[in-house]
Amino acid sequence: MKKTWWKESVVYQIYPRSFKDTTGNGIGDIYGIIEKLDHIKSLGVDVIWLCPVYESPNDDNGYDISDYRKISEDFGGQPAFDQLLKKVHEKGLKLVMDLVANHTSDEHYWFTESKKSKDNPYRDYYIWKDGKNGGPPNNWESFFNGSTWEYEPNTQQYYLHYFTKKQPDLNWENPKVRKEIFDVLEYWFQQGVDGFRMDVISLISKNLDYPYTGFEKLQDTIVNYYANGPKIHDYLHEMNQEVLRKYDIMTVGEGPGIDLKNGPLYVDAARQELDMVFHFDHMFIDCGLGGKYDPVPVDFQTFKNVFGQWDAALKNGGWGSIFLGNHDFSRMVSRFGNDKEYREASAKLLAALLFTLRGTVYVYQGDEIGMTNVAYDSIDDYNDVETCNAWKAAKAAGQDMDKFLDIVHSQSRDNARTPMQWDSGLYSGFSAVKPWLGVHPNYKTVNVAAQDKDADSILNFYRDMIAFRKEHRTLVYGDYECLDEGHASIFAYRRWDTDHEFLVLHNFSDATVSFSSDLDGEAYVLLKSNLALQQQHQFELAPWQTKILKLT
Ligand code: ISL
Repeated sequence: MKKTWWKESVVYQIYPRSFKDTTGNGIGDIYGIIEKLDHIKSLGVDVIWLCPVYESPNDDNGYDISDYRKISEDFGGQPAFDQLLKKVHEKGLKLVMDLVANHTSDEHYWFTESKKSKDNPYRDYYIWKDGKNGGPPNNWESFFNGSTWEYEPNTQQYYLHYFTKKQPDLNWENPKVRKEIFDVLEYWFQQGVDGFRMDVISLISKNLDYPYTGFEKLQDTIVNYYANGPKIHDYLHEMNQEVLRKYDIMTVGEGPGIDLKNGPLYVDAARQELDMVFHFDHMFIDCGLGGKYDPVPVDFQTFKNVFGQWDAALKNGGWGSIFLGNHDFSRMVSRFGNDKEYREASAKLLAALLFTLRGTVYVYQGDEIGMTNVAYDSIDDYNDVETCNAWKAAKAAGQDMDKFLDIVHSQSRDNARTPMQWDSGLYSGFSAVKPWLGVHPNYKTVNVAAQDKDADSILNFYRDMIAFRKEHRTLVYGDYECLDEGHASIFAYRRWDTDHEFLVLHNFSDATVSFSSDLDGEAYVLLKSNLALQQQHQFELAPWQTKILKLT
């Protein structure tokens, strides 16, 4: 397996609106990121991935871009970005940006032109269709509720939008569109950017028949009709040949519908498309029949299997992305750990899981201090368009709205978007004024300043674990095998290469559990949080404890 810097990297994801406000408008900005670079560097990470910072009307907080070449003035504009890129590089870090190229904002110049007339030169930049039987061209539903089609009275046609109506989908069939996007990539690479995370890249090639869907679950329609369209791999290969291969950069494609079968096609190095993908097999694990806002408990066996299946799928020619949270999902400690009495222990366990699996590890801001889900009193306190639309739909369907508020508490994307908790001061040190989204009330105890001073904190555990992974490349590249797959609360696996072998045990439960392994070799326990030398391969794990043992 070829070794490269991005395989060995730990990536730190920043949601700029929620990171640090320096201008006193309640919204995080790029100068705030610059101010906090020492924090990021202190973790030992290698790469920063910035969620979109371009000009945007913010219907979906930056995932609706109105100018791909302009840094939003809210975030400090181009001068702030120039400074950030320079400082990031001075610190030996790299900077990855977000490419949102499945759709633009409806306020992008291409779209304002496109909707003017059927013969406008930009008309074919988007997907326009005549209606059927007095309604939209088909019965497709958008990710954020309602039809994927919006009627535009001026030219009396509908345009396609998989997300909100302010996010019209680009027409990748049009070579001019592809050229525009490749030029955007070129523009940022020329400035020295080190890579891109590509938003919903699995959706760019459309199913040109636009068939009616008979599926009840939106997720099934997405997988069967929206994702992995017929030309997806042609487009990505073209992008690679036209732009990506010329630079020493990293790419990670995000996308619904990426599964064990098609995932390797995106990332097999021989195919020259992308370096990595984010799949959602573990992230949609708690979605019930009605989707994310119809949650079911996480099935632990399925959770464990996802990691093994993906490791096996990518080990011959691809590379994985290891993550447990991002700006679109609830906090990882609230979903997969116990954010009440075992918040600290379970946040550490999840970190230990991240840093002992094969793949490039992604850490989402705030997870390094164990930030948890929030529970605002009222829907009016929520900002996220997905949450607000799901609320409206539930109300229209006559659901019990008290119960639905509980669901919002556990599922809303705003759980991951509450302001970063820097210290115990006003507004958690995020801003001098009331932030755009409410600060989590636990900020007085859960914050960077407090954990920085505490050697046993989650924050210092992240630093230790990242250093540990750096010292032991076996954890990056080594083989993976799950042990005792059916165990009800232990996630146990081996990692090994020709030099070393590790045994990793995680207790995903509130009880003390013993585990026996017949692995040979003298095992010794690593990491401060663990207890004594183990005897006879009989291990006892405290609630939410991890033990990492170096066998050879
Ligand atoms: O957020 C989700 C589940 O709650 C996903 O279905 C998500 O919408 C999907 O993975 C695409 O996400 C990306 O594109 C969206 C944007 O809203 C997300 O923030 C982004 O990560 C549209 O650009």
